[in-house]
Amino acid sequence: MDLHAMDRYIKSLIKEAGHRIRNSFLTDITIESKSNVNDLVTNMDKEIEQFFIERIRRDFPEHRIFGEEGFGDDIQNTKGIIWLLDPIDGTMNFVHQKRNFAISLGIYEEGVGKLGYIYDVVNDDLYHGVKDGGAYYNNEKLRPLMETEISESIVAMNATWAIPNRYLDHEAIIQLIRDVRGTRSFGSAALELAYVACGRFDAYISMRLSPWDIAGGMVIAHEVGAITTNFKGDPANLLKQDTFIAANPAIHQELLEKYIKFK
Ligand code: 2AM
Ligand code: CA
Ligand code: CA
Ligand code: CA
Repeated sequence: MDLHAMDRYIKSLIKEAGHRIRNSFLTDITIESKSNVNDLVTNMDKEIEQFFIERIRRDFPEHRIFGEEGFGDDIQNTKGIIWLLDPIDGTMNFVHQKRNFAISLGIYEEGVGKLGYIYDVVNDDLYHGVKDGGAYYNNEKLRPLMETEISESIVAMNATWAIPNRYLDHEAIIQLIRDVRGTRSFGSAALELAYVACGRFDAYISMRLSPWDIAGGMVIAHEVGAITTNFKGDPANLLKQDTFIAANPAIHQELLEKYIKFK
């Protein structure tokens, strides 16, 4: 795979998709629920996924596509080149706020992340990463993450975790909220991961994410030294849903050992 040619192609594809999404603000969108009433999907989620798939199938017929809305391929293994796509990450924000959502895309070859893109459509901000070639914010190279500690960290997480639940020791999570400098929640896993790569957040943790939520962001985050695993400390699974943490390397281990405890 010629990463430079591919990078140019993908950037123009993403910008075109972003243009379509911004134009949709001028029209009515159709909103439906998926797994529960708060799990939203719109006609734009579907149309943007289909837009990518048509182009990829036309220009790279041998590649496979793993997309959230299910128009791509039935992916059961990581063989060959796979595009992991979330056409709109943060659909609830897209519907309610018309901001704080992103297109998320990762290109993996034999299970290894080669290219990653997170496009903040409304702000026209592109975060991207090239394996062994660096991470970029609007084409400016990002610097490696600086040393930090829990007491000086901003951690992105969902507030619902502080509610007693079946899976996690919520007292430990409350202790984390006490110990960090601040917590934030954006409602877009992709943007939160991009922010970790930029050093604006020191960690992002989530109970349940899918491969397309994190595929692009992991390539970007790794290039600045961030560590990404599930809550057990294993590398993220590219085929199924799992827990997820991306963190500054100085605090990743401590977060897992001290604060994120399975019951
Ligand atoms: P989505 O908007 O593409 O569905 C919201 O907290 C974050 O979690 C978003 O990045 C959202 O992606 C993701 N997410 C993953 N699985 C989800 C689910 N079942 N319901 C709602 N958000 C989900
Ligand atoms: Ca969704
Ligand atoms: Ca998503
Ligand atoms: Ca989505």
